[in-house]
Amino acid sequence: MRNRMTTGRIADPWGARTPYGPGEPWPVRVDCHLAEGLEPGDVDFWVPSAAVLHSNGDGLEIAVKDGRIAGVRGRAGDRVNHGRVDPKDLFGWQANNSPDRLTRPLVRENGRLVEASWDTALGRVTGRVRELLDEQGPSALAFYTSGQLFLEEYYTLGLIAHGGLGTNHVDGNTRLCTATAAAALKESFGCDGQPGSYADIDHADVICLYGHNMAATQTVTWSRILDRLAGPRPPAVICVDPRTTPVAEAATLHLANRPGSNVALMNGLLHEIIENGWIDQAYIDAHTVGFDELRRVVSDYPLEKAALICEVPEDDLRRAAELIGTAERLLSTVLQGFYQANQATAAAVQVNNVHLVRGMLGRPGCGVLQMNGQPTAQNNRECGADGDLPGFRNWSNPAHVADLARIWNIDPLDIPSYSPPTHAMQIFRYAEEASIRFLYVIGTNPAVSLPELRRIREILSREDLFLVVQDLFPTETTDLADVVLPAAAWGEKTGAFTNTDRTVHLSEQAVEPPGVARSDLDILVEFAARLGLTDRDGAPLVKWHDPEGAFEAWKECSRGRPCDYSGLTYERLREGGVQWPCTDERPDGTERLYADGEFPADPDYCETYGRDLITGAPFEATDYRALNPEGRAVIRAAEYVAPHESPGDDFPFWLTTGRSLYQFHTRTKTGRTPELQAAAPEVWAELSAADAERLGLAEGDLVRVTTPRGAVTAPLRVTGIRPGVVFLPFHYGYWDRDGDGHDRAANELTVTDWDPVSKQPIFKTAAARVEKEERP
Ligand SMILES: Nc1nc2c(c(=O)[nH]1)N[C@H]1C(S)=C(S)[C@@H](COP(=O)(O)OP(=O)(O)OC[C@H]3O[C@@H](n4cnc5c(=O)[nH]c(N)nc54)[C@H](O)[C@@H]3O)O[C@H]1N2
Ligand SMILES: Nc1nc2c(c(=O)[nH]1)N[C@H]1C(S)=C(S)[C@@H](COP(=O)(O)OP(=O)(O)OC[C@H]3O[C@@H](n4cnc5c(=O)[nH]c(N)nc54)[C@H](O)[C@@H]3O)O[C@H]1N2
Ligand SMILES: [Mo]
Repeated sequence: MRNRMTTGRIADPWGARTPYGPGEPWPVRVDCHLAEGLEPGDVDFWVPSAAVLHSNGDGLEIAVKDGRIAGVRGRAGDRVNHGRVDPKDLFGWQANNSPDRLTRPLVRENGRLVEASWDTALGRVTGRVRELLDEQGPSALAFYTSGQLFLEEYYTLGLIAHGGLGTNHVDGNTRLCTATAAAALKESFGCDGQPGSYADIDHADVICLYGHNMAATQTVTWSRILDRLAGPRPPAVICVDPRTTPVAEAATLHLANRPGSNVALMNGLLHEIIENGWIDQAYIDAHTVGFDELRRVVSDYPLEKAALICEVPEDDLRRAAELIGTAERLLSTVLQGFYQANQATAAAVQVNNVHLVRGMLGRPGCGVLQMNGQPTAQNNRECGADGDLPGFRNWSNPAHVADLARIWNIDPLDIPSYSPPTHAMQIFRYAEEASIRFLYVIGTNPAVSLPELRRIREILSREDLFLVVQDLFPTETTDLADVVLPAAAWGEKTGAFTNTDRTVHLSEQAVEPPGVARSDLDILVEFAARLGLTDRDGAPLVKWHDPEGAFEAWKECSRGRPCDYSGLTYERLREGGVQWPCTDERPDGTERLYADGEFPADPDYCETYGRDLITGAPFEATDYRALNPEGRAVIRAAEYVAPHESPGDDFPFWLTTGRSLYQFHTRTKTGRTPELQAAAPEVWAELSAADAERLGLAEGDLVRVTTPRGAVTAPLRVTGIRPGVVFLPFHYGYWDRDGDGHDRAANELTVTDWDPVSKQPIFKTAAARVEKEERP
């Protein structure tokens, strides 16, 4: 079963086709991979969990043999994957058993990190927190977290940081990842929350992927699309991406637009859709506000003009508009090619607008998936360790803050809501200016993943910044820490998490963590206890000690909010994934939101009063009430604005960055997995054949890619990428490379700039030069 099925999955990541037709159930195919020599019958026991190397939420079971993780297999009955497992998850569990896991706390002594007890390490951390609270107050303290912890951990951290310490400086790497998904959903529907369902793939007749290389980044969901394409009456697929990705290759229509031109493209499509009357006027009238403004703005984007800005053939745009405009069941997915590019939120909102003007929401096949990337990014947004308030409450609404204070049994004034929460890029700016002097980093590796790494290294190395890093492995970031705390990994701890289509899974502990490593939840609970954080009655602020206790507390916090978990229990989740909202009235969860055209956008209920899409300036409650008194969906329009940094004489190329199918981010897990590391061992640079020829370059030549911030040296791949664009994967930092040169990580090159609305950094556009480099 094992090797027969899985050895081919590096070469064929999507596995064998199981074709199906519209409206039919997606056939089951169970994938499994076990340690060398082990047969399924040899496994001691299987532990239910789900995948954590993307946001798909594929249900799987962890095989345990002699107290160690020894493989995984898909859960046939899981609503998300019907048994399939992504190659990263098939093989990636091996990283848990890696010999260089962090197993003991480390503290910095005379410039070196040395092993210490938990008591010493946590004593230093809380000691510094107390000193800074005395000297400066909570504004000295910041937390930078992840999209890879469990729900229970985020909720606990959100409570500690906002409710206990009273700092506003709390954000996650979700800012780099899905801040725009959240922002776009809030702008259009009044609140975060994914309208659609993965099952929309089973019904759609047109599927659009906007800046989303799903074939590489959500391989199981892509298999579902491939199976539709192989079956009767397949959907038309439209791919919007400057690279010829496997999605582009499979697509009916590929729009290889110029990087950073997404808003012009969307405005052109909307113009054509409205012009041809491919709209549902009754839906617009009954359920939305703002349509006239959209019509006015996009009237300035006839296809000819949009084609000119995007540098795509006008006829291709016309064909795309017709496919989208005449679709009966339209599914759209959006990801980093929109979220990390120029005008991120404005572009993502236009995708929502397509669905609103066509009345295509809440029915089978009619979904928007403003995708997540990390496995638990959704939970950070829900639980409030990322600049959102728990339960999608509205920072600017005093009644929401008071409600949260009631649940936490603290004074509303103890929750800092005097200004918007500090976004990650601003947290690093404050650390650079030394007003933030304590930074607690959990489950992220900013020394590789943030833009402009030379600057980030300088900030993280500052003498006046006390840096705590909690991770599984030594990383480029732990190298710079004052205290390193060893965490238990997936499989070594229990917790729930929620995928892109709102499916909640429970992942249970299968084995013990290595050495004295502890779960993030345990560490946070002790952190709070050592600080003596209390509620208004003097009782401990954090009232739970284990994951299930935290989950039960979170259920109460979510009750009555759009992300309502009150009907869920660990017991129920053991049976399989359930989509929120899940309440007593809806015990089986909710497959699609907004089926009735009702939105969580009422001024008293919504998560935000919205922002100006061009400047990012927040609207006041009174503005919002005037615009949208009845709480309908909001159609927001935006003009196209060119990226701040564009190619010119010295830097004639567009630099864009992204992912390999085989590696996950900074490779702390996949780089320690033999099959995956071997499949994508080194950085590379992609150029079109035309550009390679012009520069006298051939496949495999070393090239030097330079931007105003640094240079990266990489072997060349000549691909179908559009001319004028150079692509680098961002996975390759320095932890597994000898020497101290900084010329491999894509983020040496990227720019310190962000979307004005979501504050998501721009990783997809910069101006670069490409030159031949002599081999040493
Ligand atoms: N294998 C693998 N899978 C992953 C991850 C991983 O690291 N490895 N990470 C997970 C996470 S956290 C995330 S966020 C997702 C990300 O998943 P994706 O967003 O699918 O991945 P990216 O490669 O970052 O970017 C997608 C595409 O955007 C295109 N693009 C670049 N600039 C533009 C532009 O201006 N306009 C348009 N329309 N497209 C553009 C790029 O060419 C690229 O193919 O993947 C998740 N899944
Ligand atoms: N140039 C460029 N840069 C990018 C992007 C891009 O497309 N281009 N994409 C951005 C995006 S979308 C993302 S999501 C970020 C990702 O950037 P990072 O978050 O920095 O990437 P990871 O390598 O996933 O880092 C997660 C860290 O958490 C650790 N970890 C994993 N599980 C746990 C746990 O349970 N507990 C603890 N304490 N630690 C854990 C891992 O070992 C790892 O060190 O990168 C961003 N940066
Ligand atoms: Mo991400």
